[in-house]
Amino acid sequence: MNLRMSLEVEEAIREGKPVVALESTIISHGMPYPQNVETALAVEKGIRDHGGIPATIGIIDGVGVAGMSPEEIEEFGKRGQTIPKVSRRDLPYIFASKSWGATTVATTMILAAKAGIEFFVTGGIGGVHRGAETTFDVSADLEELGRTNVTVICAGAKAILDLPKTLEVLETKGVPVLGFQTEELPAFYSRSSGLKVDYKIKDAAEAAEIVRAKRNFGLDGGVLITNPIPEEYAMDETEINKVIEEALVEMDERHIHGKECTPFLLAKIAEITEGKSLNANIKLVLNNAKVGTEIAKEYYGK
Ligand code: PSU
Ligand code: MN
Repeated sequence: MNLRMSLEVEEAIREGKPVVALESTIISHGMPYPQNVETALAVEKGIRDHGGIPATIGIIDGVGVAGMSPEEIEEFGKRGQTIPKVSRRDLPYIFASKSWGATTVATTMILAAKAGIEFFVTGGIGGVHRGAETTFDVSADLEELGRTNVTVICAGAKAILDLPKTLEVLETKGVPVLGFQTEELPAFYSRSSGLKVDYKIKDAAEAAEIVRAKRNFGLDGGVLITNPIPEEYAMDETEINKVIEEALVEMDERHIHGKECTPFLLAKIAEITEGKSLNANIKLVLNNAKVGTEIAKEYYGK
């Protein structure tokens, strides 16, 4: 198989240790250098500190890698957007041309599942974009959550997306949307969206039990666990939504579409907020790493 695992990750999977996958699009396309590398390494450390084994996933010279070295992570951060953002449809080309590829939520799920990794921590998932009724821009992440057996821990989806439509598609695809100690779907930079999750879960053990129930019955597809950004780092909802509106207007004016949308919006929002959104983004990923590792530990009984 076109997949290489680090020795540590391979051994941990074999021994049923709590391995936690991480994506590389957030590194190459989601944050600027050097904060992207610092964050990626801090998230790995966070997972280790809580007793898990991190497996950062990406594609190097046409080979899927689960468990990148710090030097490889540094490369993904430094090269940034010159490394293509790879979704399911891009995989065959990237493999065949022996290219590097930054894996999105969708492709990280694909490679994690092939490696035998159940849990995957990130910041936010892609979803149904605003105006999707005319553009048809619906992230492949939703399709993947519908079919691939990986549990994704995130801080919800940000209001650059159409959140009600995103929840509708997740329902259609049969993806349980769980709220970690919350009834409300978190909106990434802020804790609330005014929308309800399917089920509020009280702790990591309950989350692990739900994942186990899905796997034991052989129900294919993902589980989405949404974990709100800690109160002290959350941004004001009205303020951030105004910034998002501004960024969306500029995206339209510049005719940006398709896979460029999410990276453009993330960078624009960070620019307008003078780095405040970037800081919130870093904090919420670190928090997700902690919760994701706790859930993985419960799942594997470690
Ligand atoms: N949301 C974030 N940060 C990110 C992404 C999403 O807050 O970096 C990335 C993820 O890799 C996700 C991808 O899978 O953007 C979604 O892109 P698209 O909307 O083009 O499917
Ligand atoms: Mn898209």
